[in-house]
Amino acid sequence: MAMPSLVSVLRSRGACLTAWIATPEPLIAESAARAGFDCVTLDMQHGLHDPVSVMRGIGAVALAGVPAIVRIPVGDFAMASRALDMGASAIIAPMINSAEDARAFATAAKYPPLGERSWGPVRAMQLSGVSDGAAFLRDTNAATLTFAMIETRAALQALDEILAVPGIDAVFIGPSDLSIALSDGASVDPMRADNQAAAADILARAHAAGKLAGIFAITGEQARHYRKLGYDLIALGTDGMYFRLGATTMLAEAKAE
Ligand code: 3PY
Ligand code: MG
Repeated sequence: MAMPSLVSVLRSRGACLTAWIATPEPLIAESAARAGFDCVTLDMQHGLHDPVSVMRGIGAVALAGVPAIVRIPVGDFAMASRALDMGASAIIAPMINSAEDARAFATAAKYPPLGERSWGPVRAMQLSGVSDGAAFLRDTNAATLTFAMIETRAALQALDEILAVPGIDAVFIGPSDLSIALSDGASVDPMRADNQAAAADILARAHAAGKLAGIFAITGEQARHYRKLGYDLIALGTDGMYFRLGATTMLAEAKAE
């Protein structure tokens, strides 16, 4: 089965809910894909994924019929190209703080004229069921999405320039880091009022610029709130949370009198 692209899933379903997988094991990513998430993100920044587990994880997710997203480590734009070659449908790049950062990201992730991505998408072509290189080259810049993470004061100040960079398709808010930045290190609280106001402003400016917007939610309730606000991509919790919540819920049921 050919893997659908995130672009096509967004087009058919509207907002997408992505699983967020830190454990470098393809079975975990595949289980999340089969649990009903619209897409699955493999996290190389704070998660434990490395290039080999990303390669295996993308395959497992794709073969379950779900698009895979990769969050790369800070500044590792070479990994953006590699993850796309491995079949990632979108890349989330953390800590994009300037137009220069955004251009470096787009350069690695997009073929000319938008960037300078180098040719070699053997696995991506296999997974997307495209055997004609010319067709892949023609379609892939539009079919693979770049999310620039906005999570610092510098990024907020440079937001309009970041949004104006050709080849940047979307922003993705890191609400924990943003709350740490806005409180000058005093707290990590995504739901604090100033943080939510900043997030709403980022969402509105991204949409006004014709770009998509995503955000990370720690609970289902937060994710529903963000869905109603109009975010395009909402990350819901992490694999560690899914496991803990499932286990504690089942144990409480088992021990109930
Ligand atoms: C943040 O909230 O800072 C994130 O990066 C979400 O993963
Ligand atoms: Mg962050």
